[in-house]
Amino acid sequence: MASRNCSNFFPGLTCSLFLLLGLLSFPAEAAIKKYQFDVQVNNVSRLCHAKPIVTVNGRFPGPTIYVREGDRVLVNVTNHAQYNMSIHWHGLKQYRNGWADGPAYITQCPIKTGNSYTYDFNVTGQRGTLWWHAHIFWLRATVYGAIVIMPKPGTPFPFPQPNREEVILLGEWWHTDVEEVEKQGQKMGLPPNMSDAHTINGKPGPLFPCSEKPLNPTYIINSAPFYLDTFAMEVESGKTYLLRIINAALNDELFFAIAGHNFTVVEVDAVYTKPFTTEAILIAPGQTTNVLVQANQKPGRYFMAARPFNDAPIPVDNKTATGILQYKGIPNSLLPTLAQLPASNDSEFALNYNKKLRSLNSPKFPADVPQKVDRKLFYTIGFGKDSCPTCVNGTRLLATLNNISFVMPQTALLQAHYFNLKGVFKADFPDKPPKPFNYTGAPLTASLGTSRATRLSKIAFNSTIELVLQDTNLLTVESHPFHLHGYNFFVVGTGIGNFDPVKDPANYNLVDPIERNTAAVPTGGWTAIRFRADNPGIHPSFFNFSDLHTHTHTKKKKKLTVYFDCIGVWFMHCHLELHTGWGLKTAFAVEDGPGPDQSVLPPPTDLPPC
Ligand SMILES: [Cu+2]
Repeated sequence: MASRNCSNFFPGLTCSLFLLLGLLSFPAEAAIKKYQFDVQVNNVSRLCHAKPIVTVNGRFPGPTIYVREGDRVLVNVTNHAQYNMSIHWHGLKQYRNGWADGPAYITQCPIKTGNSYTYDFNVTGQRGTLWWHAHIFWLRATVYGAIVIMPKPGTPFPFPQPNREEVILLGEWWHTDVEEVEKQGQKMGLPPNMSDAHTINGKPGPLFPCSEKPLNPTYIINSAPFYLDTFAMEVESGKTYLLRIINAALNDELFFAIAGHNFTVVEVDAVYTKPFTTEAILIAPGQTTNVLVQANQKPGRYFMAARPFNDAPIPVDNKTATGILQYKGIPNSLLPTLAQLPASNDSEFALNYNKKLRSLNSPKFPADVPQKVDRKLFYTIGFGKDSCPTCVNGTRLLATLNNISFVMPQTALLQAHYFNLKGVFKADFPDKPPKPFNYTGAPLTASLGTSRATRLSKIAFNSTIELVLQDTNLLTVESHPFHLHGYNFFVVGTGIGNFDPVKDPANYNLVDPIERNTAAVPTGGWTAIRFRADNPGIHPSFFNFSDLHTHTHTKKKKKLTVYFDCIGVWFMHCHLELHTGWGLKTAFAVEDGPGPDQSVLPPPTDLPPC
């Protein structure tokens, strides 16, 4: 599709202009980075249990995508597995380009077995660590990898240049087939089995039992430098390392630390932060954190460790994944020093840590926080129940926003809109809960009147939105990491208890709040975010617009472009896979703007059919 490629290369210019003039050249620094992702099933063994898992190119975790800010990226995904597949490029803004975002049944239908789809996107105005993962069922348990965006050539980091860098992907491992685990949960109407291990770069580390492998870390394979099931990283005294840490776990917020070594946090979710030092980080599923570590301790072996944070009154998963930071020249026989992590339920640490996160807000990297708000949204997060005669208790657990549990459509919402298919969704998601109540008082278990529907909120282009996400005690309080597609947002405020619309906004940080794509709502508390809805979802094609389009349009003769009154779809959901599956999600339908570069690109020709 010529118009699409053209617009990708010349943001802001129409193809018609390009074709008429034919004089323009490619920007000097922009490169095209091509990747081939073969989704396939491979046998992988962890903790003495081998099982077939879905991988990309046979690798677990999957390959890292390396790009520079300004690059165009083409990832051709070919699906050889028996599951339908879609891949999300988590945190990439996909300006005007929802077709490349990836959530199944939201922006695209999945890639069926034997088929391919090329995700084609530009990396604009972002640099740092993001990641990619499957966005259908629970397949992201094994289908995930890092995205490293280097700054433009000649642009240094706004922090000391590290000697080397390393990707650290934190994850979860089940002994059994993860899709079966999920199905089992659906059948019971209850949470399915917790994972059997946490992992660091796909490896659980020596604290997990395994009959075939030594439990004692001193007893290490002579020739191989490290355990088969343990991630290790070699460092040299006096050098500085940049760790790109990603939480790819399905259901657990995690603490992460390295024994004896402090971290300097310098970036989260591909946004630079004011640097601060901490003994441990807290990272929710979906989030990334870049830290500097100095190899400034007595040369030795030090454990790195990841363990869940959970301060809700529900069962706690206490399994600790470990890896090893090993100084060069130190023998493997030396017992590593154990890492100290905050207690599993250390709410205080969580609150203090999140308070320290501030945008860098320098002249070069300003925090463009919306000071005025056009529309205020207030969404309550809760649990509910639906009758299920075949389930264990005769009920199935649901999760809700404003007491609505989201029902996944059979057709992708973006396609439904583009082709004007009726009855797929309603753009009438309420701005506030049906009835105010004491959200965080005693647990509420009476009839909740939970409804199930596919309802979206319609948002005016370029309007500024404030969304307060309020946790409730509907069945139980719990922490929820919320992820918004297509945008970064600013976390302007957070607190425990009920949000007070009169008092709390007075304490907002509107100067240097953290900017990110995923933010945790604290257990029994609230989080306020702000963003500008400047990323449209659906757009007119420039020439070959579909006959199926029935929207009214106006012609701008000069530029030969055609505009429709269309809207686009950006998913917002809890990044705990358990809660997402129960319906803790909705989407924003963002209208097109009036300018030629304020509407979505036409759909690619290879977009998977439903
Ligand atoms: Cu959640």
